[in-house]
Amino acid sequence: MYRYLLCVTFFLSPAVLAQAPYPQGQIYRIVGPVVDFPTQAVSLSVAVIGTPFRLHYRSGGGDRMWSWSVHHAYDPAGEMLSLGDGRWKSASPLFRQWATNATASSEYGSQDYSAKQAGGKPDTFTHSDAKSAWAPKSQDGTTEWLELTYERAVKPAAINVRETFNPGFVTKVESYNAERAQWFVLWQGKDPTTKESVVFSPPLSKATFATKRIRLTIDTNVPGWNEIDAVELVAQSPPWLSAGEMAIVAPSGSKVYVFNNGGRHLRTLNAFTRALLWRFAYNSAGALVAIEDGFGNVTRIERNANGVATVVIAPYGQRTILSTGADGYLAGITNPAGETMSFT
Ligand SMILES: [Ca+2]
Ligand SMILES: [Ca+2]
Repeated sequence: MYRYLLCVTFFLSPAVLAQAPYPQGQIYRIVGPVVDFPTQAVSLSVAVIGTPFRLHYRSGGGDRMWSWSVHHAYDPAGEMLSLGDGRWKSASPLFRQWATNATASSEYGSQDYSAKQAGGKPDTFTHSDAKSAWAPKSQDGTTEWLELTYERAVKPAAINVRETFNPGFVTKVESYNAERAQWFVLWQGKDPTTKESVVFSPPLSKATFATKRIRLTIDTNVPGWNEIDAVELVAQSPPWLSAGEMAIVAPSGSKVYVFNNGGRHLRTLNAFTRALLWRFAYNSAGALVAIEDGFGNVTRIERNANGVATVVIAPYGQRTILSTGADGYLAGITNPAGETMSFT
């Protein structure tokens, strides 16, 4: 990384870099490069001409990536939000909860493999016999139940059961109606979960009451030990959130990021008005290719055959060219006025 840093050559004087005007009357500034000492990463932040956002470039730790100041990612398994500059922060989706407590008809151990191992966030990430998941006392031949308690009572839209060992064993899902003191069947049938699909999300009958207790019935006759890592309760969503989407409040509290279930950033909304601030488009490989603002202005990102960003085209046509060397590192940036900052 030091080789890269020390060989940076500015073709423009620092004064020009700091003040060069461009067609939209904004200031073209390149900040950095700077070295992030803990990771030895080189990072560079560029205000992209004709757009209101910054582009971050990072190389280090085997990682060479561009990111946009308005663009985020979400890791649903670890519940971590990418802040867009290489840092990650713990963040839980709105309208979704992991169980705060769990009890069962039986458990293989009082700590390891106990019912409480099915509470909390996922912590079992491979198909395996894991002490961080609940296992009933018997390997086969019994009918068992697992009851989960959640912090907030909601009308369930989905129940996501992480079956992390010998899956396909859930036969019934129920929710507890506290007012009537009775269980309501949300789903009953054949569980199609495989060790590849892991998560069982049965189609639910529409509950008209809110609940904070969910009960699963399990048939241990599916061969081998049958284990559950965690169970997520998803509430019925507001109109601005579609099925298969999740919402995360920005650390500042002023914005809401909407992601698909895979953690791809779909749009950003004003947290108070729900007005659209940004909408993101992707190519078939899943790489970001366009950013649209709330007024319909579109910034496009062109990519080469390897998916590397090569040009950023602002809504009024200004082109910022990004060139990459044969070694895969950033080689230069050319602004719409034809001025180049090179890294050799
Ligand atoms: Ca079994
Ligand atoms: Ca677990």
